[in-house]
Amino acid sequence: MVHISSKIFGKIKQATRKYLRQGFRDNLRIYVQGGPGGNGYPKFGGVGGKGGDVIGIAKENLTLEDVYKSNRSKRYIAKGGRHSTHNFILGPPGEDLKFELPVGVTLVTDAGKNLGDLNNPDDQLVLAKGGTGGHSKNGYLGTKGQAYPVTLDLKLIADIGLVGFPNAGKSTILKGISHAKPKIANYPFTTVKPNIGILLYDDNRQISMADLPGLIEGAHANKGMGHKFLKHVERTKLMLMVADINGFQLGPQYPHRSCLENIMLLIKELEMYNKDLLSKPAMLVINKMDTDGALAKFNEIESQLKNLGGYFSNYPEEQRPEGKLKFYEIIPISAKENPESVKLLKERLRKIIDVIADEKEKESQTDVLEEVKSSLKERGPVLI
Ligand SMILES: Nc1nc2c(ncn2[C@@H]2O[C@H](COP(=O)(O)OP(=O)(O)O)[C@@H](O)[C@H]2O)c(=O)[nH]1
Ligand SMILES: [Mg+2]
Repeated sequence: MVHISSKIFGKIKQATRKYLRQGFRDNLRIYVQGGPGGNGYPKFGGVGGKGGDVIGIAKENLTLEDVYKSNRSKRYIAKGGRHSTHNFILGPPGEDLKFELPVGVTLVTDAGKNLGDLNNPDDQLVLAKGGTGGHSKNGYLGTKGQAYPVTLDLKLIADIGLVGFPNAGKSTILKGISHAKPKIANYPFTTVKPNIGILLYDDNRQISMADLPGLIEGAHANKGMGHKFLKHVERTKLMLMVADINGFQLGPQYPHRSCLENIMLLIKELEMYNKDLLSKPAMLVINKMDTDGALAKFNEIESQLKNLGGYFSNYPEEQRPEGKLKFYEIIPISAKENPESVKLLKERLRKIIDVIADEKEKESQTDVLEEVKSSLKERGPVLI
């Protein structure tokens, strides 16, 4: 069932921190350690094997949550090189540790060193080099591999991503709400060129908003721009869902969908692609409130949203999302006819983005504390 809690123009409820704990992950801190080099063999001038490297490989349609789930210890340690022996004068090298990371991550060590980006599928990056083997010039002692914590950050396309079926008014909203076009537009990891605007506030705060076109019914199954679109929704802090109060019809051969059906279908599309998307912060905008009978329709939708259980019981299963998406707020606007409503939307967005930032801040503080504690417990105070 979809849980939609909101008051129109009401106060933003303090966000629960649950979504940050369990939900969508846009960064992950891991520990990497290259293997140590093997020792040399002084008697025969034998050289120890090189330690294995830790190597990240970019893969499409992978999330940081997948990475976390595949190795909950978050430790990536490559094998050491073998010592030189009288049988193996050249010690065999340690095996590299290779693992997959999402396209669009950037990797930075705690010391602030940027290890690089993974922008395209199959890109590879050495995160920690293995140590060199022992030989005559280093006293036949293999050296340790590089070792440090690394933060994986999913590069953002924008703070806010506009999500909606065609014709809902996304482009009109973006145009009406944003003041400037940033010069960035260089997102090597995207194949869709997002249209981005900057929301400028009186205190010079800037928030970026992207119109990611191409979401249609069936997108999760790669209809339309499908995955290309949906994977970019991941790279925003807030989903701004836009629905036309009059509903939507893709074409004459498609059924007409009411506004509420639209909302459900949008949620369903997100869920079918990746259910973690439902734990992203979201807000709902009902657009075209200037059109005939819009207010009556809006009131009806409002009561239906309050009584979703009843509405869902006669709702076809294939259109019914299983998960819950919590909207911070539902805002009726007219992007085209009512600049005041757009201005209000802009203010509400600012508030929400600030709330999200606060939550992240608190979360990252506890995260670090917990990690330090567990690292001390696990491996003694040496590594971090
Ligand atoms: N009546 C009315 N029309 C609107 C409003 N916002 C957008 N439109 C119209 O709806 C159509 C689709 O808008 P657009 O921004 O291109 O939608 P997008 O496909 O979601 O980007 C255009 O003809 C807009 O002029 C609105 O608030 N009221
Ligand atoms: Mg558009």
